[in-house]
Amino acid sequence: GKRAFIAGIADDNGYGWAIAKSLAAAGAEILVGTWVPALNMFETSLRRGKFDESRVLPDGSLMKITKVYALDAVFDNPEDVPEDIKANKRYAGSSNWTVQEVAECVKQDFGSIDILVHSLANGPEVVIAGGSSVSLTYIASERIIPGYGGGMSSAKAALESDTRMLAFEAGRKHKIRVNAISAGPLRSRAARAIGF
Ligand code: ZID
Repeated sequence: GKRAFIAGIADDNGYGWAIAKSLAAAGAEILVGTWVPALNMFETSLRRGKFDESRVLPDGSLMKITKVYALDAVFDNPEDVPEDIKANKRYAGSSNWTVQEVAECVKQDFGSIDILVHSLANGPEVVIAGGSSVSLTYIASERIIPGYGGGMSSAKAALESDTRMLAFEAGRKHKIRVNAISAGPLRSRAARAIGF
């Protein structure tokens, strides 16, 4: 089976969770990257069975998450992390949560992954070598969508531009597919936060 790392799951409402379920239903092993300050809450809810109802797969079994990694995709490596974040007690309880460290930990734990899903709202492009990569974008990158301001439309434009460049570069050099899907509307936390 394939092994997938989905970056950007902290509850069972977003795209990341739904994508994880589809991949699990197709037989993939699921690894998750969860924003550091949300990690405790997510793991506790998982453990207490709060997500059990939405973990049900088409065959009736429950989606299994092999491992949850703490992740803050804002920071590429430990040198990037400012002191106030290091000292923050929501971060101090976890370790190895920068992009590079998570990639190294996944490599140590599992060797490689086949599928990388970027389902972050607010995070820059995350790149781990091997297989294929999908991120979620939105048409506001090229058309005016009222309310999708504050840097979000430009972030999506940058994401799509990076996707094209990476698809070209990584495709040629490493045979890695890099794609972005323009998502439809979903009432996730991120979407509610901007009034969609
Ligand atoms: P979500 O809140 O469920 O997931 C985002 C996750 O990112 C959360 O778990 C955060 O904790 C995590 N996160 C944020 N910052 C960091 C960080 N620094 N490090 C690690 N984790 C972090 O929201 P979602 O499922 O909506 O978002 C997933 C992706 O889908 C994002 O890239 C969205 O931009 C994209 N997307 C979502 C929608 C939507 O409707 N939910 C649309 C398009 C793209 C959209 O807005 N018509 C109107 C609107 C839309 C589509 C059509």
